[in-house]
Amino acid sequence: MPHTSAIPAYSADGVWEKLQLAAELAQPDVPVPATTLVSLVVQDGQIRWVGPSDALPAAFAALPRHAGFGALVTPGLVDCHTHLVYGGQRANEFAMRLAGASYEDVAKAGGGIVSSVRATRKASEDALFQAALPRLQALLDEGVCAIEIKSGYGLALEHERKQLRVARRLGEALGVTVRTTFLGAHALPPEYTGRSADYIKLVCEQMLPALAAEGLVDAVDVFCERIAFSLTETELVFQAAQRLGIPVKLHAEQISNMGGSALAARYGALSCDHIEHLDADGIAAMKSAGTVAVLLPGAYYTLRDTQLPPIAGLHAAGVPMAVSTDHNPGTSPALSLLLMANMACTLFRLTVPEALAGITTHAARALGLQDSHGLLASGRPANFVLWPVAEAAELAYWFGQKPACTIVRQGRVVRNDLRNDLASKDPSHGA
Ligand code: DI6
Ligand code: FE
Repeated sequence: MPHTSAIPAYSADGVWEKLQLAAELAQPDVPVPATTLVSLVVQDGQIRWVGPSDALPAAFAALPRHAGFGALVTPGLVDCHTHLVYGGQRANEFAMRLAGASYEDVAKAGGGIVSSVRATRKASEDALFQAALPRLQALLDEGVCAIEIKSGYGLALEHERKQLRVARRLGEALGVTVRTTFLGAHALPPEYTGRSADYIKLVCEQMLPALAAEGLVDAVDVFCERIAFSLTETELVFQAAQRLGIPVKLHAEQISNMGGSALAARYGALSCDHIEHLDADGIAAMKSAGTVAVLLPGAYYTLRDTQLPPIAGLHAAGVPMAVSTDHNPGTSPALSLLLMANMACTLFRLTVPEALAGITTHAARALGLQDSHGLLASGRPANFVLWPVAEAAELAYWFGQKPACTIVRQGRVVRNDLRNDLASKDPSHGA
């Protein structure tokens, strides 16, 4: 069962004191010398001030106090690529792959995305909501404060609508920022076999405009791959998005180098995701367009991929790198963003600061949320996490453990487990 805090949510307004700052993830109002403890002021659900505790402006001195016990404070985490809403699960394919089948073999045998499409179409909106709820709760319990949720398991107007409506409802029910992405061009639905052009026409001319008009689409994505949609088909979908003024992103170069990233960059894409096979031209195009590279170590691991994404090239070019769960029932049934940070370090050789920026600052940029999420700074909604660790590297170092953290989401304390963990270690703060 996912963790649910026994403590009901309450306002986070006041001065959060005695905190260590994850310096690379913050823009304090007053410079913070190394090893200096900081305070963070929340008023009306907004961060109002961040800086050294001994420089707290007098105007805030009378506000209620929240003990930080010397914990590390980071921005709320951002999971920028998930397929969280779907019917059923696909443990059978896990077994098939263990017996030697490849991702492409599974897809060709009628499994893969299309099997989730069958289960998603059969499920009611309420059933999809109930199934996704504990998955989302598991991510939130680890400090996620903003998440992207894609459609793409409906592949017909009414079923894509159902998925996107569930995504919106989840955000409202749990008080978390949800960005919805329309991924109608995820796979060819069985009723369109051999009629790919007709399906893309349906996506561009009917599904996307209808869902956008209902306010259900924050971004548009395509699975550009030889087992999915071509470069030409991808561009048609991007043009449809552009006509509606909706930003695009792309599942690109996961299994082969199709040149999708350079195409996406030409359309000013927010992000290109997976990108194991990305080449130098793609990197240069992403750099000049300001497109974020989203790394998905969970899918890499599940598929036992051996083609590493071009980390050194991305790093050298200065392309921001995000890290996400890619939560989906086929290739990444992952429900821990911290585990993905660990895997991005161990498998992809990201540094710890890169991995932590990847699940906060750069992930926010991949969703167009760089002005409100992923950085601790005044003027932003209060989304932050207090971690019981001595140094930031511990967030990527431990794995398989859900830390006992305190979470402030949308200005509310939604979990407060730090107290028990750290109070005993901090004699100045009693219990
Ligand atoms: N790439 C992925 O990693 C997921 N979708 C995609 O386009 C996999 C989706 C699935 O197998 O259900
Ligand atoms: Fe994906």
